Amino acid sequence: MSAGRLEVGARDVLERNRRGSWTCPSTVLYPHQWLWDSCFIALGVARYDPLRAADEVRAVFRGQWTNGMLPHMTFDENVDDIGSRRIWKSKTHPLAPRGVDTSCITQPPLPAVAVYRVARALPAPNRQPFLAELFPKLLAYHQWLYDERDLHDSGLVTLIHPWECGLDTTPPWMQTLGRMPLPWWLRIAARLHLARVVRRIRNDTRYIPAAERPSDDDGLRMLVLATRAKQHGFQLERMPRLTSVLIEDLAFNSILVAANHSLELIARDLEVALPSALQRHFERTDDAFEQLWDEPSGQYYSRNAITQNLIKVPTIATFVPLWSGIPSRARAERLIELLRTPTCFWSRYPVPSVPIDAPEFQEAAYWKGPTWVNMNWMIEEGLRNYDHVELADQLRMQTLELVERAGCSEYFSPMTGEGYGADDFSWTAALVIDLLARDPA
Ligand code: 2M8
Repeated sequence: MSAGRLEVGARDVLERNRRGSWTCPSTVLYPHQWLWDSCFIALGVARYDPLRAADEVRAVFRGQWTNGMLPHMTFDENVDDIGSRRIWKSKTHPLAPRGVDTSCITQPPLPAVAVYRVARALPAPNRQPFLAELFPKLLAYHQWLYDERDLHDSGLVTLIHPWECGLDTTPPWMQTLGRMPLPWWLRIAARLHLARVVRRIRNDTRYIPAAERPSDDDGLRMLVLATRAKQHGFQLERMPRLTSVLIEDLAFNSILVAANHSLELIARDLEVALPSALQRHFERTDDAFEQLWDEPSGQYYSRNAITQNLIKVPTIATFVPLWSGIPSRARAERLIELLRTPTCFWSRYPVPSVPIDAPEFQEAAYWKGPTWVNMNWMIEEGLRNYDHVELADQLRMQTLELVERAGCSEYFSPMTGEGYGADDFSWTAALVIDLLARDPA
């Protein structure tokens, strides 16, 4: 297939998934708006329709809470999907917006990156007004992340649910969740009563083979965790340490570093100063990565915010710091060495979300093994940050080849390239457009 046909196909997916000003990830499986999906989508759309891309990012802020929180989902009122909306009941929360239903947790903080990059693609007269419009909202979001989620000023934001990390079923989260104490009565109640609820909420397995989706057990525990968080108003400071799963997530915090940097660039373009307290938080975040580095294995890991132990289960998240320019050159070289190891991360269709030689690896299981285009996109840029241009080009070509062969699937087998999950998935389409537009060195 030619690059032209690939691009036409990808644009067509984005057109079909378009819902007015925003784009859903998949009409069948994900008919609402998701936070980081819309940011990735905007980055691709900006390549051919910057004004539409600006609207996509704007729409993310429809759901912003009065305390600055950006929810991971904003529901489409025209979609009858009562199940998942019922978990949140956002309108019963005093800080939630009145006009739309949202979830009550966040997702990887990509908006500042999307705003900055989309602004650069806009016609000159639209640029400053767009930045000026969204800057206070971004500021409020970053402020919320630090005020509400970095209670001890460690510099690292704590997540209260795996849905916040975006790599939902990634082994570090699922292992920690698996150890979450469930009282015996809840265990039985969960099995007896919630199973029905889980089945209603997860209409996913009606469309996608169960082996490609979160297991019932993972799904049930994630639901129980959301219910618990709800009892505590989704507020970290109120969550009991014993029955919660609290993680300083590596990918999320790495993305935060890049987003903080974008916010600085936006402030510079607007010729305004960032609040000095916020600036100090940014510096602490940069420094905190030292604590997520494990010298013997040469990798970064997430940290359990309760025990303060690193969760030393290798995943693709270890490479996200490359995207944000966090590691020193020496550490980056160690990471890239690991990345290019064929028995581990450099499979036939890299990059698997879990190394193929790890006991946790499952070829088709969602975030437990498959290759995802959004992760490849970040790693590709990360390799360029550290001047590994050839490897970046190779990853770019192999990612495009994957999508040429299997279509705009949600995720792919890292061994055979077979497409899994939802078909016609928006961020796959959008990021393919961005990769095609990138000038290979
Ligand atoms: C997946 O997450 C949702 C819950 O938020 C789900 O499993 O139903 C993840 O892949 C997440 O990263 C993504 O944003 C979302 C929509 O594509 O789907």
